[in-house]
Amino acid sequence: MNNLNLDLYKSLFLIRSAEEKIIQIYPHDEIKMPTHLAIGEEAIATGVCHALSSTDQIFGSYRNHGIYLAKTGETDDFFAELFGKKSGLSKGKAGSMHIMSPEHGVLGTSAIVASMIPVAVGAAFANRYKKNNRLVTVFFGDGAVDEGAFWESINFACLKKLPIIFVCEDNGYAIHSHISERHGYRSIVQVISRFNCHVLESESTDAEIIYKLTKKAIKLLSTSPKPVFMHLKYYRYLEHVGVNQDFNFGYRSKKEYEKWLKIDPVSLQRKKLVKSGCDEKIIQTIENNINKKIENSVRLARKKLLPAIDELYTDIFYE
Ligand SMILES: Cc1ncc(C[n+]2csc(CCOP(=O)(O)OP(=O)(O)O)c2C)c(N)n1
Repeated sequence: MNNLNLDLYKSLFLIRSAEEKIIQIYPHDEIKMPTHLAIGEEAIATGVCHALSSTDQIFGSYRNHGIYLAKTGETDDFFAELFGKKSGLSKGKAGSMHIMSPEHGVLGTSAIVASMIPVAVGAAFANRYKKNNRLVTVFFGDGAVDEGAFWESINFACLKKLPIIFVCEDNGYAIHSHISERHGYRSIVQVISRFNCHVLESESTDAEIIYKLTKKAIKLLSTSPKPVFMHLKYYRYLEHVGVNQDFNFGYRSKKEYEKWLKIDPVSLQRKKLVKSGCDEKIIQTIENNINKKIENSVRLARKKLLPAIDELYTDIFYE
């Protein structure tokens, strides 16, 4: 048994378990906002964030629970935010789609597709200017590659050789549109390879492989300073937004899902632990402790206050 695999499993299980809790809560209207779950994506969030240092900065999309939990391990303020409570990460005003925590390096996530990519490039530019050795990683879906903001950002980052990792989390779909219905080129990787950056790719659901690939990305950035583009595949198990399966919608098949389920990132890592000799009881204790931590955070979130009515127009932009 090695500590890396145990740590990776803790993170994978935390993300899965937190989102499974959300599945239970969501139908009861306590979470008053659209919620995009990342079940199936945990190996990317875990593998990448685990390879970063605590002062490194990340940006993401609305499918952001995994990257927040992997970077911080924190659940109290997270659930309070989902419940719209004053003790939440952004006083309950940002919610699931805009999770952020600057003190943990989670600088921003957003519901506007690709919108964090230019902001992340700006942060990378600032870091290089300040010579603070901080690395920026921005997570986005294959749908974000359809946006002009993505192409302008990667062009500028490559031109200026900025310290940034672009993580394209490719689940093959933007809502219900398959990638083949959207892209006028054969492969994202082929096109990006023409830019002045490093390109890494993986189809693995093994967090250890993603972790090692990210470590390689960080090394490349220091030995040959220019951006890294990581193309990572995963499968979204649930509907685009919400907590149900959607295989009856007709845009994708259950067969496709079942293929990915066989290499589910959480069970894959668990099997690896058992195979390497880790005592099943140790794993169960870890799982029980994480489940208790989540239960406790939900219990606390329920007890917390909503923001007072006179806070309705504070901390927000309005005309
Ligand atoms: C600029 C913009 N255009 C369109 C939308 C509507 N929209 C919301 S999610 C989404 C699909 C994005 O897919 P992808 O980037 O692959 O992320 P995934 O949902 O698969 O994680 C679209 C088109 C939006 N939110 N923002």
